Amino acid sequence: MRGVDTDVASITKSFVNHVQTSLARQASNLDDLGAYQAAALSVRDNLILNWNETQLTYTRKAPKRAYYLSLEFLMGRTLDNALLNLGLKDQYKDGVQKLGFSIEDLLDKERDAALGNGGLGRLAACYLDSSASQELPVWGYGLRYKYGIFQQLISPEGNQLEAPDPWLDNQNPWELPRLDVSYEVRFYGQAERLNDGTPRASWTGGQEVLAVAYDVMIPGCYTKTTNNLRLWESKPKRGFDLNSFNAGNYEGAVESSNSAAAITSVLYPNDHTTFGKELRLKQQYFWTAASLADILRRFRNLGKPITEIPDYIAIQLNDTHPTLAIPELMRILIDEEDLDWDKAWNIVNNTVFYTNHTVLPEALEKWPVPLMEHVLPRHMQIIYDINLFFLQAVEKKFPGDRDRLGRMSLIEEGFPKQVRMAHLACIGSKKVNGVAELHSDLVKTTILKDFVEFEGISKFGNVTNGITPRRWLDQCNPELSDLISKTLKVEKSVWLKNLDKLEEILPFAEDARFRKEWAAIKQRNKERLAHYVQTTLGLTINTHAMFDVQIKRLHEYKRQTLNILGVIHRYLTLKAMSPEARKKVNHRVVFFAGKAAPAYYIAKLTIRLIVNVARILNADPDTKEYLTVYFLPDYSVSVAEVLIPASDISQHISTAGTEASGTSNMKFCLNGGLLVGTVDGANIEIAESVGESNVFFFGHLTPDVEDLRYQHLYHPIPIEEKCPALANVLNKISEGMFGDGGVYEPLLNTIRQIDHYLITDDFDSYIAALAMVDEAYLDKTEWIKKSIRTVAKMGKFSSDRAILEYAESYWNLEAVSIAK
Ligand code: 26Q
Repeated sequence: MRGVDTDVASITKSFVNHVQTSLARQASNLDDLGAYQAAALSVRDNLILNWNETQLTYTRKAPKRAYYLSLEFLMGRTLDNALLNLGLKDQYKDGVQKLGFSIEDLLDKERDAALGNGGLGRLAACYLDSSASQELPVWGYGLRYKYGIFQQLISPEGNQLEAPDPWLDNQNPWELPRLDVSYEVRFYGQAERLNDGTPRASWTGGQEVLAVAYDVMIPGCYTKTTNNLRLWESKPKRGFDLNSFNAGNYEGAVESSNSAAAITSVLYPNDHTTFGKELRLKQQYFWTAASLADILRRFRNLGKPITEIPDYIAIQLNDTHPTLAIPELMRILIDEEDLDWDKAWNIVNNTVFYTNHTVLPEALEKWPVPLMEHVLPRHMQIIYDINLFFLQAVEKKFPGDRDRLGRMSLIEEGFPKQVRMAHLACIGSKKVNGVAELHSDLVKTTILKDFVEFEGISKFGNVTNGITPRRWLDQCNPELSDLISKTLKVEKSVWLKNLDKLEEILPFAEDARFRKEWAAIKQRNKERLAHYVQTTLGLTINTHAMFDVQIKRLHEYKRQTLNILGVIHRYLTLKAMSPEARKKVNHRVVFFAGKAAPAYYIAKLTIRLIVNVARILNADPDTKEYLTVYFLPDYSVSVAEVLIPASDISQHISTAGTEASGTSNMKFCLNGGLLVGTVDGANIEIAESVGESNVFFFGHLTPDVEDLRYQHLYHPIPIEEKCPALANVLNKISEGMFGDGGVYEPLLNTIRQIDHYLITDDFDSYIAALAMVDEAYLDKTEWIKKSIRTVAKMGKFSSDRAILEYAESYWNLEAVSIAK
């Protein structure tokens, strides 16, 4: 196959061609948006050829493939990433410049693809990048939401408002509609067992919806391998037959929320909470059913016996959201392929893998049995059968242990009964893993403890998360990436795919010239962020201050409150100082960004407090030189790409044992920012890698958390006694220092009363850790050395390492190289 010519002359020609033919516009009268589209279409031509060749090779070689099922893919922008991965950035820069455009302006016209809430969705995107870069035959499967995560607006009072994200309004050049690839997916109806001596049943009636495929090309870094992300869109089935409705379901089926198109209309904006919404359940089934049908169609084309499915297919469940893949595969094998139960269960058990991303009880997915029976009657039968066989086996191993049976059952007793999806995912999978060492240990010793005792420890593992260094270093911090390449005298195509090579910059920490360049790059990244804030918010930032950043979803367990209360404490301390004494204090700029789930009242109140603290502090002539606060609205992947390279320190301060891993902690450290954190999630492994002297740890440890919570409930100590500094801060808020104090009472009361997330226990050590940061920052030379040493030791946190662990230790997958 002939490739696309990639010299500058050919690029400008292709660009102009796309302007005239694909866009039907004049090159002489083109705005930046049109130019972005033309550039994107021209780059896409390269991707399509590589994609075709990759898929052809997979078909011809028939390797084992892995499928990553995720309800979220937080991709961000594509053009810059595609240019860098293809090695065409310089040529396109020249090409568009010759036509009178700046590449930076064009890149800025692209809208983020924001089909995710946060960490879990961005992890899926990093894993796709790494799979392609490591030439692994991996496809992603997800949903093509018409509206991604909501746009966040902040009202003048500081309230979060949500607006829809119509990201598809300007045509999306990165997707290929596959109107010929579609499947029918059934909901509701009746399931009747055949009772013919087989476990088979027939499932008929109800609503049938069409799933249509849209393909997104995923280019690897400096390789031809271009994998696929297949996103499903729901459509009504044509020739819709009202008679097929079960009379009892008629009303339910014609409600607007149940209409076919509604299924993929919007991403649910909640993370870490589950509530049994029927439409969410329909999303989950629609997506798993379409994906499995597609995966099995591809398998059937191989002409292999059905029992060989595990030799050709590995299915990775990104959290419990796709757990219905387990009963759905059983349904297909039993009802359609006529397999007996044990054979079918054996296939499922050797094909499916489950990654857990949380141990917070409120985040563990459960679905009411009556809802499941209504929407998916056949699957509910299968789940009951799985449960029956499973509990019989448990009873055999632990005779008479009824408590254990109750704890392990797939069905939680109550009104209504609920299906425990993590239990189903666990027993249906070949392996189960957590996402950082501490978290994987907690999975094994808390939520799945009984399952470890029953199935043996070897089923349970850990794959510490990773991040792609292409986006999170080369793309977002090109100057640092260039400096590293120049210093190591190693091509980016080598070290960006073998991140352990970073260690070779370690000796340069002692090189004053190198340090100077390093510091100058950090400074320019701070100016770039200041410029972003100036143009978007009209605010001027002091770029000579220390930049302190906390950016993540708003959640009580992530403790943005601890941070803002710490800021107020610093402010009160500054106010109490003489002007002379103040002059010795580090200037600090504190940045916050992040979205709150629309119904999460306390999280929204935290945003309101941050915005109002910022309003008061940034206007106070006594202190504004020393301490300012910014809440940047509408946090996104693209905003992260500007914030992360600019940080001196970042905060990852969850209550110990609550943050499964965290991945932004890795992004900051890879960009030479230091970390203030609790002994939680991947913070621990980062500290192990970069050395404890390069991170600022504080707070109680995981084993203490339960005891402290018990103490809060049964032996509470008045806050004035336990933590006077904090009590003073809370009082100032109540007294109205940041506007109507009464507004914040519900938030303050979470701390004064139950304090489930241990703010009162960790406040003093948090303040002490920040004092250590101030102290360390005074010695600029040593600070830069810490920054360099940190980056040098971050190799482990490449998502290439993580995805290769999945490929080798879980999926048994081999790389496939695509002929040049
Ligand atoms: C479930 C049911 C119904 C509605 C929504 C949900 C739902 C949606 C998203 C539940 C959870 C999520 C997202 C979870 C998440 O992002 N977890 C994070 O995953 C990261 C990648 O492993 C970790 O680094 C973070 O520690 C973890 O919080």
